[in-house]
Amino acid sequence: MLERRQALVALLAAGAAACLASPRATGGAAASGAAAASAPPARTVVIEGMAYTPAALTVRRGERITWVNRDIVPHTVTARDGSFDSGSIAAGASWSNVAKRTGRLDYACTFHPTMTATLVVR
Ligand SMILES: [Cu+2]
Repeated sequence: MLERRQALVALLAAGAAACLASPRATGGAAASGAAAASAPPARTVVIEGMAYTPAALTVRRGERITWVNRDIVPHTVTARDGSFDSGSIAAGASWSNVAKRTGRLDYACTFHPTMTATLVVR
């Protein structure tokens, strides 16, 4: 009985940790949204062929942007000014972030510094 309870507690803790570790509250939707790849959400940057597409994206403050990694290697989405950093986005995974401040934000991949792009928040 005690064993079972401990297993449950461990399971709950793991779930909570996963939620905390993942800023992509819509991650589940994005992951299962692979089927919706034909019609990606408007605010999506695709990472493919070692590049961000589109390389320049303009959004409004408060909008959520999702980066989808379609490459077979991990990438990051890291703002030059440090205002956001996805950490490693595994192949096939995605990461999203809400644009909090207006202005121009240049970002790059920390693994591949030649991968650069710009986000403009209005
Ligand atoms: Cu990269």
